[in-house]
Amino acid sequence: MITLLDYGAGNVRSVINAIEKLGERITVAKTGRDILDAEKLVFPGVGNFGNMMRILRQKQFVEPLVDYLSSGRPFLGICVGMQALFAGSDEAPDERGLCILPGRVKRFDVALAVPHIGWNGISAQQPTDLFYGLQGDEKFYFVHSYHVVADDPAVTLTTTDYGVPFVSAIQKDNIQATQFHPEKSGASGLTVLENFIRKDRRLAIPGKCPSQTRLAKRIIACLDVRANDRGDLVVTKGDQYDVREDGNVRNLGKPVELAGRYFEEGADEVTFLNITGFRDFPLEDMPMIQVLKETSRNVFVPLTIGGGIRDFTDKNGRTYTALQVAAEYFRSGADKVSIGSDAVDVVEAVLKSGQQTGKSAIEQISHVYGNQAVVISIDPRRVYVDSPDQTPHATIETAIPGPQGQRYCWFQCTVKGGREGRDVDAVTLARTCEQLGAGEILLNCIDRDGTNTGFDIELINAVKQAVSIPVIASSGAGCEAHFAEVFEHTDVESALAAGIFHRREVLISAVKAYLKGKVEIRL
Ligand code: 1PR
Repeated sequence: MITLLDYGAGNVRSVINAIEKLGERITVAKTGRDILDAEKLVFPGVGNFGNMMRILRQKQFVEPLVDYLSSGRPFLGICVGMQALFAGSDEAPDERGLCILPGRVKRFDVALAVPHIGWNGISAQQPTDLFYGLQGDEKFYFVHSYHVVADDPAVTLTTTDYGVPFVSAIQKDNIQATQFHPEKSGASGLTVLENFIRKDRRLAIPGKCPSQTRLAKRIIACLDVRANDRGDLVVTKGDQYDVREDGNVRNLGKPVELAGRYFEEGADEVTFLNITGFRDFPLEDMPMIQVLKETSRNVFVPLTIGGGIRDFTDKNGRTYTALQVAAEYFRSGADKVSIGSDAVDVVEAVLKSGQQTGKSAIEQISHVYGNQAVVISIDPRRVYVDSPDQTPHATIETAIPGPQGQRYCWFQCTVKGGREGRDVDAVTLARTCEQLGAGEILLNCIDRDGTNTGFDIELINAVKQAVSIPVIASSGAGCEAHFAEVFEHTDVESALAAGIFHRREVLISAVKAYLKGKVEIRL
């Protein structure tokens, strides 16, 4: 029996699902006594270090946890659950950690996008039972802005490189912990969890660990979901956001089934966009939450969900905050939430007042769940001008002239699935959202969506150069070569596609086979 320490601030459902999938029973610790009585304890930490330590103290979990750690019984910390073992973190300098191991947690100070999001390798430094059955060249899913700096090198189990080498797993006696998420790392991650559960494996150092690891470019499958005219929840796909064909909503499959297929085919991440979320409030749209719950039972890669994340007052006058909506999504198995229309509203308000209120969905969700949990989905469309002085917006000189031969354009943000254009450009939006606390940009493009003509490289470069958080290129992929092109001509960390995957025109495995040897990918 595994005991899970859940302090209530993130997606622990995935850990529960992964452990149950491996045939083990799991119980959630509700009291300090439950922690003390555990046979094997798993502590997945998510979000902000300070928030985690505060809740652990409020719940009076700190003392039992420290006692458990010195009991000699097996312990597996995950992500912030590993960071908690050290003295403290730059993320919350006033909060004391558990002080089990000497060292601190520091923010990445590298010339790369932060958070470090995606699949990276490990380089094992000592024998362990945790990696039994692995070759050593597998990749695992990371998502964090802070990393452990251990004072005692003997506790380092693995290192990973991201601008600098950092400690990506530790091991000391009964204590094992990983900065990466085994529960989100596909088959390799499940192997790590199984080794922890069984605890009968022999110690070894996997033979094929690289001396230097590399972050893989991610290939993401996106499922636009909505109810069709008969009320069935379907995966649909638009042409430049128009999802109707002969008057009917296109139906390309069932959300849970398709997500499962993409996991099997090697997707590095799966994104669900509830594309009518702007008018149907998600907490009344339970099927979408059900989709997430069912998907996360069998899909062990990160899941993002977007659509309708905003404050909302229902017909009975009851008010829900965006944070509550996000919380429900996280509880149901989401790792990240994606905010579209609401981000445009917030940025407009910030630009107008010159002030951040601290109350926006972006600020509140990132404060509780961490920046890495907040993705901004941008739906821009080109607006052509003859010269940059015709608009106050960030323009580019374009190689794709407008209908009247215009050589400049800006990228207008839209809301409500492209139905309404706003007076803010994608570059300003992305930059402002980063300041507000967003951890990643999902950059769609209405002009390219569903066209199969390739990604809009100009748009992507304009936005990518304006931010220091990771960017997902989206819209327009029509063949394997388009993925190589976007990685060659831009610095994006990942590329997303929908139509070609849904229609099986190109399989995710084929994209990866094509990219192999050209860019770093997870095979
Ligand atoms: O505004 O917070 O409620 O979120 C709504 C979300 O739904 C937004 O993220 C918005 O992008 C999305 N959305 C709304 N309407 C549509 C539509 O298509 N009518 N889909 C829509 C946006 C774009 C991508 C698509 C890529 C790749 N979809 O999801 O998957 O363009 O497609 P391709 O590879 O086939 O070219 P809120």
